[in-house]
Amino acid sequence: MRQIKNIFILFLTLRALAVSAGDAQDLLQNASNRVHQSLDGTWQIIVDPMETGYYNHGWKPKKNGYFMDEKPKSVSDRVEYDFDTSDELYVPGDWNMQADRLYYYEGTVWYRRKFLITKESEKKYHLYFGAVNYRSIVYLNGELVGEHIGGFTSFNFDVTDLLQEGQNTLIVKVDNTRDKDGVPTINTDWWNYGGITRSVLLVETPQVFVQDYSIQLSKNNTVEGWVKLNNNNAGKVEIAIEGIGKQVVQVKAGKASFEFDKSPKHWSLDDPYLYQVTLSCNGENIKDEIGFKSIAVQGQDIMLNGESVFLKGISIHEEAPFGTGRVTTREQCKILLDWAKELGCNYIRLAHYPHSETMVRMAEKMGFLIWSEIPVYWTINYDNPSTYSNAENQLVEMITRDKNRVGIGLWSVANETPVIDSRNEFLNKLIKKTRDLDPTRLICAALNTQKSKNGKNLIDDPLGEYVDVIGINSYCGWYGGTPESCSSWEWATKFKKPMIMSEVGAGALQGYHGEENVRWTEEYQSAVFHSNIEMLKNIDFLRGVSPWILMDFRSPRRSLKNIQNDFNRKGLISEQGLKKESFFILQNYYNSLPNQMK
Ligand code: GCB
Repeated sequence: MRQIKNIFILFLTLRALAVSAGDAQDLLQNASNRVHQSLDGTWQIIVDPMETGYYNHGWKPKKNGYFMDEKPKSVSDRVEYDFDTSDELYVPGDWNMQADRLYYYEGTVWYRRKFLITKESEKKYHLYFGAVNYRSIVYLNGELVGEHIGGFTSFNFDVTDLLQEGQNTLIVKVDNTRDKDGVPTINTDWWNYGGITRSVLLVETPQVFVQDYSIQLSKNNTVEGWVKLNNNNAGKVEIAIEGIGKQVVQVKAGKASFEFDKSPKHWSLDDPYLYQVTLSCNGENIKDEIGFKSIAVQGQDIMLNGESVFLKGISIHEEAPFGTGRVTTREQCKILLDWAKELGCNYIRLAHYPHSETMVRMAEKMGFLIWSEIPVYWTINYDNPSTYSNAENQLVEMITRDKNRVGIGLWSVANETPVIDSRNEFLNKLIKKTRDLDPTRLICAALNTQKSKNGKNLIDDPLGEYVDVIGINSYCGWYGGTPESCSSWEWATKFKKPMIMSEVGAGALQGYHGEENVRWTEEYQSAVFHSNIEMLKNIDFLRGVSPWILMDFRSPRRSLKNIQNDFNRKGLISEQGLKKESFFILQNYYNSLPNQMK
């Protein structure tokens, strides 16, 4: 009997272990401002198009896959891989731009990084990944740590128990194979850059630590928030906001709310003020910079701090200036944002997926209102419940990471999706989830569907009912209509809501000149911009514009030799940083407009 009981206990323990190695755990808020060791740098890699490191010849997962980092035990031993003599890739970074043979590669690459640590018994250790595209499986010292799906959001694992004193071996299986049921799906107009594309950190915290927090403006114009400790722990957290005050919050069952009755100075487009905030708990001091604003919709107006604003924007992909590939450095973020400033923008649309935390933080500091989006793009599989869970998970991860970023004004749930019942249901569910998670910001989606007849457009997509702000992507002069015709296009809407022209644009090869009617010339692109700007001036419910796009970006859909060469050419700036004429046309338009509507 006793034996049976022991076996049962063993079974339960094994089950618990199996459950704990799995999905990523609750996100560690503000990871990069905690004590950490950076695991960025050179990693050893093995390219594995046949999944040999994971499956055996019968397609069964191997027990001794590449994650074991095995070495032959004798000269006669057979081990058919060796990280020590393999190639290297830099992390953070995509693999496509780092090795010619990986330019179009889609599949698995194994990454290995060894690191040293002096373990402190009273500490917890977390492996934090800024982003890995798209599917990752993480192993530490030969043990499975967990898995993550989604190429643009952060995730972390508690690795305290698996971490060894001294040397550790971290192996990550990264797979960027496109998937019909994935988010995004197999079809996108951007490069499927694979790899560990954002920083990897080994973060240390106390045993009881601040897992997450939210600090923002309350409806009464005070500062309110909540703080959450790991695993429903109880403890004390001191919250200090320079210029506002300090208080100690007693956390009982994991989470506690607080409020400071002082009214903060507002963050605004002209004065993007951020407060210095410190959260202290059990010896950990987490520094943050947090601003306070209100954003709401009133009829067809977007009200920022109670004033109706016009959002002068630009769409931006996370594509690195000059080198192309994924943006990986602060300097690259700065170049993109400086260009947007020079253009006269007060708003940026970070398309089509969550960009790095560095980008978001820098943008809000520079006074940009931000549209942040999940890659629910075109025709993902709206009928598949697991596609929905994946999209919702990416939404939750985006909002969890960025809810304290005052610059974010709009959460976008989708881009150019077909008007069909399954999509309406899917997106409505996502919108509800967004509202539950964050009732303080506006919800939008970029729609491409309007009833269009003889230059008269009617916005009647049923999704218009559920979003706060309607985004419209319209390509008059490029995918339809001549450039001259656009200025007489008219727009009407069924919804009494603000509209942002979330995309408008045309392709041009920088430096290619000719008559206005010659495709790909800067003159053609300029003509499209001129006439579309005239069109925009006549839309009385228009409250923002974010033309497509700041810089040319790589897309495998764009193969026209000598013109595109794998680039979408709708940038106002070439990938080499050279401005096209259209940059200055948009700049003139923006310079003629104040931030406020009236
Ligand atoms: C769109 C998409 C964007 C494309 C763009 C284009 O509507 O939202 O991702 O890159 O059109 O250039 O066709």
